[in-house]
Amino acid sequence: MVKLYDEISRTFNEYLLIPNLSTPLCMPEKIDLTTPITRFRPGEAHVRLNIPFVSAIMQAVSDHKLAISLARCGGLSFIYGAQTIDSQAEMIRKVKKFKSGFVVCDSYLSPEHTLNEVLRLKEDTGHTTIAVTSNGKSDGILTGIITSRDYRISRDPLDKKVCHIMTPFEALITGRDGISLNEANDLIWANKLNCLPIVNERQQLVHMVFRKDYEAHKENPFELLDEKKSLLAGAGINTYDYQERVPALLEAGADILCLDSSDGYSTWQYDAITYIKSKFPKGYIGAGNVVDAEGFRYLADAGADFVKVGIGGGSICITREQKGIGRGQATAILEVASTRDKYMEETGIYIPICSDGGIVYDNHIAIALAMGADFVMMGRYFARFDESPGKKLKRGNEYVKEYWGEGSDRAKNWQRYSMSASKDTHFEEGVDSYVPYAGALKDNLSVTISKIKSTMSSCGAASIQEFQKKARITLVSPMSIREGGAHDIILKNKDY
Ligand code: RVP
Repeated sequence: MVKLYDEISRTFNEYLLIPNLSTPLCMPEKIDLTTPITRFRPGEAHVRLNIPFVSAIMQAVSDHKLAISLARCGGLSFIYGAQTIDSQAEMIRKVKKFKSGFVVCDSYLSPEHTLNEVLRLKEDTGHTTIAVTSNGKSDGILTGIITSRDYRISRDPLDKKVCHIMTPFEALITGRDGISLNEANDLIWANKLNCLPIVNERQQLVHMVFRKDYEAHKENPFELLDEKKSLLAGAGINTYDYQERVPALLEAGADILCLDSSDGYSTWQYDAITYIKSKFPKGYIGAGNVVDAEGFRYLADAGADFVKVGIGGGSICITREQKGIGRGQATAILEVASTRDKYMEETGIYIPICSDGGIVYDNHIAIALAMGADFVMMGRYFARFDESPGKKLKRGNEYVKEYWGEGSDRAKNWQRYSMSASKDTHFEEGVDSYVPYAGALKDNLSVTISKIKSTMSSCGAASIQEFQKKARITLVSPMSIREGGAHDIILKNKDY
């Protein structure tokens, strides 16, 4: 007999929080947003995020650039797995090697190149500082630097050689590899430089430090760092090639892995988790996605460090339409969170849960946390920012960024969706789309964080744990949802 659930499957939009008594103890500036991301017994060490945000395992979202930016703000990216093992490992390495304020140069020419090539490279990268090396590559000997102050397009011929344009190495002030950011900035200020090349003992360029970055790279108190002061990096993996991929990612420095599948309640996930845990007992691995108690217990028993919840709620996802499977995100979180709490009572082990997909407004994040999620995973939210890999385009009067689902033809990430080895059985579960461009990650995140802290203040909570204990949530009728927005007035502008 079919099991028919009595309760309706609901979304975050159908709920509101009822305020509790606010006190000086829960003023926004006192609120602690740290949250666990790996399983633990009370008192046991575990990995924590400094803010409850992770970015989606998607080609349009989580590359090394976004990962660096998000970890600098206290969250974590799971770098997308639908790429070769080498290129994913290289992205992880870039995050782990990132040193605040030390920029890795992406523009190299040799002394024999011409002004024409200088201009072309500048056009391609958008960067005006070019390193000149013996072989025109990053591993060559640094022989000079070119900036736009070294040539005049109106006067210099396009075939003028780089060696006659550049500031030669002998005339450059450089820093030695290993120098601190403060020391580098002192050299910049003392010598009135715009850029300080940092070279190693073989005169190869290791980094550049720019005067203009000084303010942006002062210490960030929320940076998510490991014990060696490198940023934390996550990585998505699949149930097909984990035996080769996982060792390469761990070798590159990945801190937390996550099995990425649209439906994670499968023996393949169980096998992958137990294999990885037995081969790499110190490695951390999240799993999912599930939407109910049974799916959670299955992955928890397999050894998952966290469990990701959500099927079909993603903004670009059409799984529910295509396959008829899924569950309203709020209902899924409520059931899994209460199972997680029961699991903790039974076993003494706390397994964090991640609400993945379907966050539209910032208040949905607060509601997801209040309902028991330890952190949220977002795709659309991060795809809008400068740091995401999608192209920025102008459509009419608006700037947009490209955002495509992992189940779309464009992404070709069939491993996330298919349980069959045959390519002939594939069909799309995601779409290719645009999202409104929103600027820098840091600026947007700070607004979102302010809103969440303000919600928690109103609910009398100074931490996420307290928020979950105290939260009082009510269902809202379609009419009261309408009442919740501006209504029955003539709006002058809408920018909130
Ligand atoms: P959203 O934040 O609503 O854009 O959702 C992002 C989530 O959607 C991802 O973390 C993933 O779980 C899911 N996703 C990604 N691609 C697709 C698809 O093509 N169906 N779905």
